[in-house]
Amino acid sequence: MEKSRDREIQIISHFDTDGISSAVIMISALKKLDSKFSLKIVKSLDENFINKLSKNKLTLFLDLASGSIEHIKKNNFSDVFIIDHHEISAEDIPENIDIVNPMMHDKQKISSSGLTYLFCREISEENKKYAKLAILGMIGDNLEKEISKMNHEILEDSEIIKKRGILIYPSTRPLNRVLEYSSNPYIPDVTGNIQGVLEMLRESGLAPKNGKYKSIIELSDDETEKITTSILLRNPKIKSKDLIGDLFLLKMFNQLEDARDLSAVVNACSRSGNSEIALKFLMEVSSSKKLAESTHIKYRQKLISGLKFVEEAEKISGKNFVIINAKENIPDTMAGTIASILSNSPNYSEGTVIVTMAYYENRIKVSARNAGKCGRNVRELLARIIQITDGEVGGHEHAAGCIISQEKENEFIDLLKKNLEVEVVKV
Ligand SMILES: [Mn+2]
Repeated sequence: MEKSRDREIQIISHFDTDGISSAVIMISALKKLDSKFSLKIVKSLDENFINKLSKNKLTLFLDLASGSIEHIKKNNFSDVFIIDHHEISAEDIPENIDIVNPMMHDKQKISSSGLTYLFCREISEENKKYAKLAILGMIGDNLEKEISKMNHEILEDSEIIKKRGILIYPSTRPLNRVLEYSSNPYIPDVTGNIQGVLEMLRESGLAPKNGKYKSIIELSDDETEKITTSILLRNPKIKSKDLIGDLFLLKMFNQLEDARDLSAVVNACSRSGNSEIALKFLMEVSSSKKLAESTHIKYRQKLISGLKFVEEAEKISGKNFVIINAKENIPDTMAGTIASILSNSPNYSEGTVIVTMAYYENRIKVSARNAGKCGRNVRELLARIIQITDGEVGGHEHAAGCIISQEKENEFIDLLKKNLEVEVVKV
């Protein structure tokens, strides 16, 4: 902070819930110090973007940049500060770069917003009121299953309510709507199917009161159990330990909200290219609330219709694999999400490789997943093919993606099929 006195700070943050929560905590703290700053929210950090940044300002990266140290090194930045929790790519870190990252010492699982919060709490006790955003970032990054020591401390600073319940969000809204839009978990004959929703609720013994169904947080233990059973019957692949867990409730715009839902709103805004709405939403700027929520609804509807399209689409399938070439029928930003949802659907047995393809500009976004998180290494599989077709690959063993040019569409599918048809013998 000494370094920041009277200097303009340029902040670059990631566009997901954790990144945007980090940004809101930081800029709120800086505003109180009367610091001059600018903020850019990005989907990813590429070399070109780093090269174009101003070099004289104090540069602060949030929730990214640990993997881009080499690119940062090449530019002569006067001062760089990184608050992040991703793997660090460089061995030696030059003097002009300061890094706050648990990967450098105890590898504690904490979100970037948690780190940003702890940093800002050091500046002023007043910043304690942003603890809820640090927890929101933690949930956005799926770190709530095992709450680390640091996160536990942050949770205590916050006024968040923790409650056991069914992990379908928003847990604060009437169940009929919530079930209709449930994509995670995906419930066959219920997701996207109002009749199916009502049937399931009836079967679970739930009736509307004054025309309104209860929300998940209002259910009795008995009702929770009945609904859980109905869901598991429809999708036996869901594990009950993944269906019941801790719900985190926090106040936003003076209303109690489900953290997972807030995170979904932020991600929907960002993925549809509106991260500035997401930012204002988490800053609780009242004009942004409606806009953020309608963006989320549109995104969810698109996702549900994308899922329906994919369910009915013609598929290329073989033993242990299915390829769905959705072409221009699903947005490229949803190809990965849809593949993930399918990988949890009861229609595919464990170890099935699911590949979705969606057009964008003159390219194709390819996403590959393993049903049940077991089976072949899909990253390796895609990497092998794009050696021939050209393209870029990313991801890991059970969830990977690549981008290829549309000219290579048929060649890619042929190669993919050939590779998938070869049995993998495990030694
Ligand atoms: Mn993060």
